[in-house]
Amino acid sequence: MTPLVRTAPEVTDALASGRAVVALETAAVTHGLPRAPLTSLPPYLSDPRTPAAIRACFGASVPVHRALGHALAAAVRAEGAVPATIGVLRGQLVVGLTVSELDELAELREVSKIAARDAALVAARGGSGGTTVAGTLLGCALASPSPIRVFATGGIGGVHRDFAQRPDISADLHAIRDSGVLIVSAGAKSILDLPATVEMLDTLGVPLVGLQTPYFPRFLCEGDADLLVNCEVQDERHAAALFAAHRTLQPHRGMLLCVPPPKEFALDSATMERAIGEGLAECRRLATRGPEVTPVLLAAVAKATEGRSLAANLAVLLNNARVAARVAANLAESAATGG
Ligand code: PSU
Ligand code: MN
Repeated sequence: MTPLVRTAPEVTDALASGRAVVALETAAVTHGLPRAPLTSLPPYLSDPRTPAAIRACFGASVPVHRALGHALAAAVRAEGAVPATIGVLRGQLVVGLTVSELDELAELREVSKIAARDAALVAARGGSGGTTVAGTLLGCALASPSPIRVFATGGIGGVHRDFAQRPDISADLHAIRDSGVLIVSAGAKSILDLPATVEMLDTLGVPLVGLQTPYFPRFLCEGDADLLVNCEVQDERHAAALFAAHRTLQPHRGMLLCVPPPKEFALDSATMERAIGEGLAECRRLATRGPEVTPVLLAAVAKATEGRSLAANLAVLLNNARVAARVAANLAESAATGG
């Protein structure tokens, strides 16, 4: 029988020898992005400061969701860390999907969106799916020979708008609290009720650390004084040191490193709010519920901003992967020198 969990040899080697490893999710690939090539190159990808390895993944014939999956791994490698792309493929939770496995997952017609709860249900029937933050954290915990400690995503899930009527709160929040992992994200997705999400993170006791910002970022938009992080650090080395301290004092709890969207690519909040309004109307029209809500909203927002939110989303995902790789490298270095 095939085992339910498998770690790729490259990831196993890196973990065994204490090298930097960054976990990457696949729900953004399978459910968060269009399955068609980009019609024009967004600013982040035409920017010469973006590593060539990342730019090379996008082409006129590659669907953007597949390109992004490969580009995230390339972004981690460009900073000297080993990527561990996590997803469920043919009944197996895989920690470290290869290029062809990731393509296979991305091209499946029947593909689940997998939070921790769904992992066994999908795997047991031999199914496949992209893992959300909550699902990916499961892969981090089960990695062999030791757990993965750093994980990059775009924006975490949280408390949805209208939660008073229907308490739709992403499983990401509790999963992060109970993870022992540093999650690198541009705060939480702005399609959510962000004040309620920050309140919930506060209740759960998840430390919010801002990278060069005192504000909790609003995913594709910059943050503002209305929502603050608990602590600001100036670089990845300090972020790593803070996480190491957190791991010593609360070994089983997670921490959120909040990275604002790269300034040049961020959307202004008025544009974003207008687009979200259209997205929410679309959800009402389609009577969207549960795990469908986030993908439907993201697609509607991309349509309403004529692709600008998609361009910003790619920039955020790729930037976070690079930051996470630098933090992981710092952690590996200080572990090696006993610091
Ligand atoms: N970040 C992105 N795009 C995405 C997601 C994150 O830029 O699609 C995914 C993550 O996998 C996250 C999920 O865990 O959206 C949240 O979904 P829900 O609200 O149903 O828990
Ligand atoms: Mn939900």
